[in-house]
Amino acid sequence: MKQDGIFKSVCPLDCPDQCGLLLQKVDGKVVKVEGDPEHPVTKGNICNKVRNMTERIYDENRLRYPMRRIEAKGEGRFERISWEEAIETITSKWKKLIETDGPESILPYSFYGNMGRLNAEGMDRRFFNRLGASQLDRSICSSAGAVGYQYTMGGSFGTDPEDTIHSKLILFWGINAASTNMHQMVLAQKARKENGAKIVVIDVHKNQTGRLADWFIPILPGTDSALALGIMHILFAENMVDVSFLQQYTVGYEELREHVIQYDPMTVSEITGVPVEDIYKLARMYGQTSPSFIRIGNGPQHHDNGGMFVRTVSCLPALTGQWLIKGGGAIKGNSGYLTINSLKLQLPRLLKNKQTRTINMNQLGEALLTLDPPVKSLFVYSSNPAVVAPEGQKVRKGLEREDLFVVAHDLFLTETAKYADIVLPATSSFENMDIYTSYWHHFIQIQQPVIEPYGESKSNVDVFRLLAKGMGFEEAAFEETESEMIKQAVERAPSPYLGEVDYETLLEKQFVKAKVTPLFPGKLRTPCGKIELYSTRMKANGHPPLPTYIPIVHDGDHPYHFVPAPNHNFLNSTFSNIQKHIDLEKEPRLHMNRRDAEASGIEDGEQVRVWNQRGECLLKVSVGENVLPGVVVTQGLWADLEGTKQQVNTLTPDRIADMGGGATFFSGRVSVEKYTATQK
Ligand SMILES: Nc1nc2c(c(=O)[nH]1)N[C@H]1C(S)=C(S)[C@@H](COP(=O)(O)OP(=O)(O)OC[C@H]3O[C@@H](n4cnc5c(=O)[nH]c(N)nc54)[C@H](O)[C@@H]3O)O[C@H]1N2
Ligand SMILES: Nc1nc2c(c(=O)[nH]1)N[C@H]1C(S)=C(S)[C@@H](COP(=O)(O)OP(=O)(O)OC[C@H]3O[C@@H](n4cnc5c(=O)[nH]c(N)nc54)[C@H](O)[C@@H]3O)O[C@H]1N2
Ligand code: SF4
Ligand SMILES: [Mo]
Repeated sequence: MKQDGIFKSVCPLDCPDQCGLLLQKVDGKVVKVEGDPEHPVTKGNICNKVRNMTERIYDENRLRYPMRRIEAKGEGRFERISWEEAIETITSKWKKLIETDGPESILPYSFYGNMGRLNAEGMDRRFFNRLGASQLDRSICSSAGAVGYQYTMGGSFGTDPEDTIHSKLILFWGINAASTNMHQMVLAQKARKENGAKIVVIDVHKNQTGRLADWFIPILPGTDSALALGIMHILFAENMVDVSFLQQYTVGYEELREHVIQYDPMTVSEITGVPVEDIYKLARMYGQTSPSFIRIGNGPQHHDNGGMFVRTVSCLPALTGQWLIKGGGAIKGNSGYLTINSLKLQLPRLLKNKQTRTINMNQLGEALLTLDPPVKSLFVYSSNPAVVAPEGQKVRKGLEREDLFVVAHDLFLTETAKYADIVLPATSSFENMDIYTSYWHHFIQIQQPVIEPYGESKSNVDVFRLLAKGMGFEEAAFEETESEMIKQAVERAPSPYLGEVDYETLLEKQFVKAKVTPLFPGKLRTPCGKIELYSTRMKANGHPPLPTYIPIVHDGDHPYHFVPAPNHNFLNSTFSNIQKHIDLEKEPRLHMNRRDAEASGIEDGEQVRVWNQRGECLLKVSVGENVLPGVVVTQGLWADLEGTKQQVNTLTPDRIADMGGGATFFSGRVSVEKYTATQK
């Protein structure tokens, strides 16, 4: 490994952009992180979070060695131990548990703190499959929408974002792209400048993205399907549909035309809070502009009816035949184009008991507190459930259980790791070899180690290799090197678009674009091979077969709908413990409409208590017109900072969405009252 120089790298964070990076290394340390100008999509621009990445990877609180807990769970007092002792403690505990309670008493809990395929879902999957541990349904992020989109379009296949510079109308629907998909915003601004494109944003909060829009449309939370159906109503009524496209490439358009008669603009306006004239204006704009592109965000699918929303909105481009036009169409996610060989990478065949139970990660608290037979050991890696999972108080109560043996593998002593019996230090992605597949653009990228492991930290791949050895697993799969694993993953990949990608090419080129062909003319992976406006499969699965507005669940009689979304300077809870990023973000605010504030005697900048049947938070209020009356919005998953009480997930429901086992973070209700320090 060279001591100094500039090295190509990839952003490992769970962000659609998956930027190409350049790391400047001096005396063995990364001193600067910049965008790689040669990356064809991200072109040298990166976000502020990652420009300040060195603050995180060299933060004084980064874990350097394994530790054992010495005081009560949650207090965060630990002592140093060796890796040998750590692995021995874990594996001997697990061997005993397997004998007394069976392997399903052990539960892995992970998400995408690092998107690298090998580290996020490679060696770990092999290990837990072989162990026979309970399976985790990783449904916290976008699974409801992914299933909804699949019903309509057959899989995660959408527009090539690079083509969206040709779009003339760009609809950001429930996505805070300026913060969460900045290069889509760059492309949209380019289309606006060079092409006269209009940018329309539909959101419950006029945030960074709404402020950049040509037209911002505020909507009531969880009502977007109704708006999409209202648009369909007008498209059909005013003959703005592309009948030849509908006949050739879709099923069910005649049923849909009849079905949407009920969603007249007046009814839709009452549901959504969008004025009747705006519904007409939006539908006509959509019906008359080509190419038009919809970037479907994660926000509206974090509701009880989130799957149905995505299923519904993804019918729109078909109605106007946009899939045949360069720059037209939609993106919910594009991971389908880059599907690697997970059978080879994850070896599901190692799981002998095909009846092994699956636990939904959105109900971790409930699972830890009530499951029978109980979870007796939890291994958390690449995730911070004490902050990011809903029903946060239940999660922490579950983690506190004295008879629960918890291991946490992370770069930091996170809120979750404070409950662990054993803490293991993780490398940053810059210390590992891995491959990265974007869920937005069409590039696959490689990361080679740029710096030495920090202290005694180890990658996920290394930790699961060690655990396999400690458990006495003899399969050769646990001895494979990273390069062997990459070969397994990309060679004979199920995606036909990855045909020419191999390990050597990745090493040579750093990023390789999948050879994606247009979706149409062509056959989709839906049961009938076409866009399913009517879905027999949905009917069989107990859903209405046609796009339908289903109101969200009644969440209690609190006056405000509560939307706790991500913020600009953190990535979920990552960076929320780094002073630089905290300084950039300042503090979380609760956005409230002026009318509501006046009615409750609350003034801008005052502290309020936000509460419901699940928990409470103390936040400073921002009064204005950024949200509709009856809605409050806050941003960011904040760390447990001293003297604060701002864990928004103590307030969020752990109900499961209509599809994909998805989360319902944004379907909760709260009360808000002025807070004075003397209050209990
Ligand atoms: N800076 C930053 N970037 C990130 C992340 C981060 O935490 N910070 N997280 C990453 C991850 S894991 C993900 S999944 C993506 C998520 O990024 P996005 O796809 O942008 O999703 P969210 O930010 O969850 O929500 C998007 C918007 O939906 C709005 N919203 C909520 N409910 C509704 C509704 O009912 N209707 C409508 N129309 N809008 C609604 C919210 O106000 C928010 O502005 O971002 C990734 N990128
Ligand atoms: N209220 C509310 N809650 C939400 C959301 C919301 O919008 N609102 N968004 C939800 C969404 S979309 C998502 S995706 C989830 C995300 O939830 P998480 O996946 O838990 O995301 P992070 O909070 O970023 O935590 C990732 C952790 O992984 C660690 N890590 C990073 N790299 C590695 C590695 O290589 N190895 C190991 N072992 N650890 C590593 C990081 O240090 C960090 O502590 O949160 C969800 N929670
Ligand atoms: S977080 Fe997203 S925008 Fe920022 S560098 Fe990483 S991939 Fe790029
Ligand atoms: Mo996510």
